[in-house]
Amino acid sequence: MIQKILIANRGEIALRVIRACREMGIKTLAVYSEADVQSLHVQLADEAICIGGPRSADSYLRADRIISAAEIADVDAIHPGYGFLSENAKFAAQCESCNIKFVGPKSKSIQMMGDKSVAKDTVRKAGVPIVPGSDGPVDSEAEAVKSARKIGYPVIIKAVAGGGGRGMRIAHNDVSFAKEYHVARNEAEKAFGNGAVYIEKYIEKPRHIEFQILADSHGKVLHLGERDCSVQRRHQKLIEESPSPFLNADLRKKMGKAAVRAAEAADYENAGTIEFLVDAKGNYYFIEMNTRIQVEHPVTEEVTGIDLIKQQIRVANGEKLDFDQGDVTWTKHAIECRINAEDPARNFIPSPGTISLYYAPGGPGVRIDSHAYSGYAIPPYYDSMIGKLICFGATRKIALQRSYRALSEYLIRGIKTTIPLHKAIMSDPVFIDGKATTAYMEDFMSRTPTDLF
Ligand code: MV4
Repeated sequence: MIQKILIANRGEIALRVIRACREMGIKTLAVYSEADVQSLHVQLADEAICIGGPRSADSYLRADRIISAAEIADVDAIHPGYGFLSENAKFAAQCESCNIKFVGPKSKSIQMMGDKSVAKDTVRKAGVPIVPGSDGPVDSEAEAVKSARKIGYPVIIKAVAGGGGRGMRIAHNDVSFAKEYHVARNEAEKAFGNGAVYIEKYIEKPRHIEFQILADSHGKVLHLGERDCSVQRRHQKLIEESPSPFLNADLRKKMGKAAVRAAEAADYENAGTIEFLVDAKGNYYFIEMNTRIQVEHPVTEEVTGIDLIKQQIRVANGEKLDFDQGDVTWTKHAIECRINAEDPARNFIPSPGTISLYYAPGGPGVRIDSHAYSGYAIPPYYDSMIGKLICFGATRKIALQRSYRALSEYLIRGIKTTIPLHKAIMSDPVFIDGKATTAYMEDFMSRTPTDLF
């Protein structure tokens, strides 16, 4: 039985895991960097151990120090949250070999889905639609050009070790392809230490729709419906919602079944996400699997009433999921706005500093997952997300109205945030109509005066 968990993360997700543990009667150990002494996760955990300097590479990415802390404090399990070591197969394997439960999938599944080319091949064999593309990595320019011509321009070049949009290049003809192919390889080598790339048909203005998966160690794999994450900027999601305003019941059912098949093909266990691109005609294509809990998981929690973090811990403990696919219902609509310490009027430049005043909204249908408080100094070393506002209700319209109302109540002084931007989006006819694709943010910013923010 899991009695004590180390949370190998910081910020709001560390709080989220601590809260789940508290309710389950599980003790918590926080780890923190020298920059996070004043962070709430350190205050709220039962115990806390400092694991190094401010930079992630000196603390939250130090697998050796985290495992040492786990052994010193005698924890049974490590929850990695998202980012940092959450999709590091080697770290998951180290936990496994140290007899510490990794609250996540088996290291083998992380490894398999971490290679985006292997992932595609694996799910394709299970009958899941994938974007037409090269048959695995393309290792020479000659082979790559041949493949690009066969697929037909425009094509997109992606790093095998990439994901989340990092290291992708688009080409419209042979000439630009030759150049972008080498740029992509060099970038991939530098960023991931692996220069391998593959090619896909470029889908223009797709929607990004992902399915939440939950699987236990006894072979039961369920999906908890979708999240539409089309509102993104430079591959950073800004708004996520469920259900997707684009899907009908028929498409949802088909995609949900495909998502379950994809997870089964990865021999998956714990919480994960199957990402699809969906074109204007409703064709859907698997692009990658995220083998972690995601930032936007509360959207699914509010719509289904299922606590994903508690389920992750139960599954890691070897327990069976005590419900079936037919028991999962979607009775509400939820919208999440990411509150970032950034200035939308100045190209989203990070705005670290001290929050002089913090007042969070409340009332019906409002959930805030945040580690911010009045007087908190946001360190410059980590990502700029300081909170998530999740608003929900019986209909999309109510969720939208509630989001606008809650954003209007939210007070954060001393730094710039994305709150005014979200207010503008919640009152934008294109978003209100449910018409946002992945091209939305660029269009919205080009037609919106920045003095609104
Ligand atoms: C694509 C694509 C168009 N065609 N693949 C970006 C994130 C990564 N997971 C995959 N991404 C894309 N892959 C093909 N074949 C367009 C994107 C893409 C995108 C996808 C989801 C959300 C926002 C996006 C913004 C730009 C490009």
